Amino acid sequence: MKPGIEWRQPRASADNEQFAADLHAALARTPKAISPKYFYDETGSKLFEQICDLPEYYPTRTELSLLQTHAHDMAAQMGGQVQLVEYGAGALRKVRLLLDAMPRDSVQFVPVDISGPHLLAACDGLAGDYPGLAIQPLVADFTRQHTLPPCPAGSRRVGFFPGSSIGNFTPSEADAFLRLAAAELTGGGLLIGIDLVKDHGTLHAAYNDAAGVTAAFNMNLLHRARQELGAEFPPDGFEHLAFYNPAYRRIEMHLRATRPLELQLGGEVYSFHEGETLHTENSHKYTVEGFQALATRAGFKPGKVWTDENAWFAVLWLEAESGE
Ligand code: AVJ
Repeated sequence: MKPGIEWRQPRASADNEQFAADLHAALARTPKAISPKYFYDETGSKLFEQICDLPEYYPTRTELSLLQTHAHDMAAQMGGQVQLVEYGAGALRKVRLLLDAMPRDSVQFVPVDISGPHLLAACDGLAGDYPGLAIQPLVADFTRQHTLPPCPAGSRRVGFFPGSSIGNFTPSEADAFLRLAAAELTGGGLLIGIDLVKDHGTLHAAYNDAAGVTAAFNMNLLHRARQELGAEFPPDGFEHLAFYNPAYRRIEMHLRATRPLELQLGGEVYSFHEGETLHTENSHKYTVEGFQALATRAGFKPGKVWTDENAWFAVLWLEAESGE
C-alpha cells in the first residue's frame, strides 16, 4: 500500500454470511429476485470493466466524454475546497477527469466501494498517478448506514455518483438514496450520471453484447454461489436474459432456468420451473426532467445539466442546500 492512503473499516460488509442470507431470501420469494450488488466480487468487477469497453455499451464512453469536455465547468459548480465522495467507486477511471480539473491540494478524495480488494488496487493506482492527493477509501455498502470521514474544515462535501449506477435502484430506492445523500452532502452537492430513455434497440443491444461479456457478468452470480456458498445446480441450468421493460422504463436482467431444475443451498432445495427466472438487476432509464423532479422531492435543488448530442446520457449537478 502506498503512503497517503488511509484505511477505514477495511473489512467488507458484504461477507459470505450476508450473501448466503440474501440469496436464501431471494430464492424463497416470488418472483425470485436478488440485489445486483452481489455481481461485484473481484471477477465481477473485472467483467464490469470489460462491459464498459464494449462497443454496444454506450453509457461509459458517453459519460467519459462528457466528463472530459466539461470537467472544469463541473468542478466550478463544486466550489473551492472539497471533500469528494465517490459512491460505488469501482475502477476510479472517471474521477480522474474531475481531479485533472481541480487543484490537487483542494481535494480530499473518499472513494466508497463494497469490493475491498478491488478498491485497494484502484486506490494504489490512483495514488501512483496523483502524488500528493489525499485519499481516504471506505469499504462499505453505501446504501446502508455508513460513516464518512469528517469533512475537513473549510471544505464542502460533494458527492460523485457516475455511471448511472442509480439506475440499479427502483424509484423508491433512488428516493431513499437521494435523501440519504442530501443529508450527508448538506451544504455541498451531488454530481450524478444518469442513463436516458432512448430507442429500445440501442438499449437492448447494450445488455446483449455479441461477445457475451454481459452474459458472463450475470452468470458470475451463480459462480459465486457455487464457489463461496457451495450451491449446487445443473451446469447448463441457467441462461442470461436481458430485455427492456417499457412499462417501468428499465432494462431487466435475469438468470433463466433452461429446464425444470433444483438449486441446493445450505440444506434448502429451491425448485425452478422451465423458464422461471432469478431477477438479478434493474437498470432504470430516466428523462432529465423526471430525474430532477425525483431529486427535488429528495431535497436537492437541480443545477446545470450536461448531455451528449444524441441525448443518450446526462450528468446533473444537484445542490444540497442547507436549511429550508
Ligand atoms: C453499473 C448499474 C450502471 O445498469 O448499465 C451493465 C450495470 N449491468 N451491464 C448498468 C450493468 C449490465 C450498469 N450499472
